[in-house]
Amino acid sequence: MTTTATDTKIADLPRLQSRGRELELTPDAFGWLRRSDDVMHDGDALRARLAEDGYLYVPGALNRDEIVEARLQVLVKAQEEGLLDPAFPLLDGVMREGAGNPYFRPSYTKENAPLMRALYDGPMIELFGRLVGGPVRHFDFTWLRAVGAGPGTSPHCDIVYMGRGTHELLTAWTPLGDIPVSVGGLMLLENSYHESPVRLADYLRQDVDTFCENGPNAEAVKAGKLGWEHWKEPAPGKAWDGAITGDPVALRAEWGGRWLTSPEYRMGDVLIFTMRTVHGSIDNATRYIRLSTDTRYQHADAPVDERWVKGEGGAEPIGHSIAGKRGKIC
Ligand SMILES: O=C(O)CCC(=O)C(=O)O
Repeated sequence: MTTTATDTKIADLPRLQSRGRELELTPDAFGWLRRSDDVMHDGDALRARLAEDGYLYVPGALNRDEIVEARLQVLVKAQEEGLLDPAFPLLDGVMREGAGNPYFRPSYTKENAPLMRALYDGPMIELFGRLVGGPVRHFDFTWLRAVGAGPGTSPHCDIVYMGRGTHELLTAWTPLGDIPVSVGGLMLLENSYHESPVRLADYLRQDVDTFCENGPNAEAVKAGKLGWEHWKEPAPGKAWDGAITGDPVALRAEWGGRWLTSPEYRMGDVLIFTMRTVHGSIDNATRYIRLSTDTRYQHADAPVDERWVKGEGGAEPIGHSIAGKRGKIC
């Protein structure tokens, strides 16, 4: 049975953590996303809601059967990698003891036709068409999270990873499983869409693949030995993961607002948000693998970040590889 925000009381939730910090489960610190399925067929209303909230949570927007198919194919890949416990049905996605936290597996999206249809065709593209008010272009790279027991994602804004094209770009976070809060799922910081341009003005101008050509890490970045240099403190060997902070609890206490999530994300749901909406995820406290994708969409006429679309002759996107690095004089 579908769990809804109205029948799930925050006081009844189990203890939840994000990045190992215990989330405050009080009405002023934690709550449920506002649903926008009521306006999903109305472009003006979708844009108005996005401008108000910085996100659109649209339960049931996608074809659930297609997502179930896509999940199955992803789980086959996880099984082949030895991540799953064969004592349980494959579709349950129960991880083998000691399998750790794979966290990121974009390769699992390859040759998965139902996943490609769900993400880049049909109801998803129609929804984005209404939202952007015209033809839609999507990135060719598909991020896939396979989060095992342990930490989710630190608070960040997506612009630092994909800001070389239009900033009117949107993320769709799509659960590939029914994900109760204990399995972890995405959480957004309420009102961060409005607050971040003021509180994070410098951060929002960063690009993780840019490094100081005249700094201590130039050679390491160019040789692929250091992924991303810390934007604020480019000390020798100091890496950065694009996060605003590793402490979601302290961030919320400083900013106010609530961490917003769903009592249970369901296959067929989608959560859309902007490049400046602060988000992270809840840690997975179970043995169930938490599968989801994050994908990106924009108006087809707007400039695109060259790292995330196919190159000449259909070459795979360069992404965060050395080819995507840019030096600057600091
Ligand atoms: O699924 C997650 O844990 C993180 C996803 C994310 O950061 C995104 O969708 O931009």
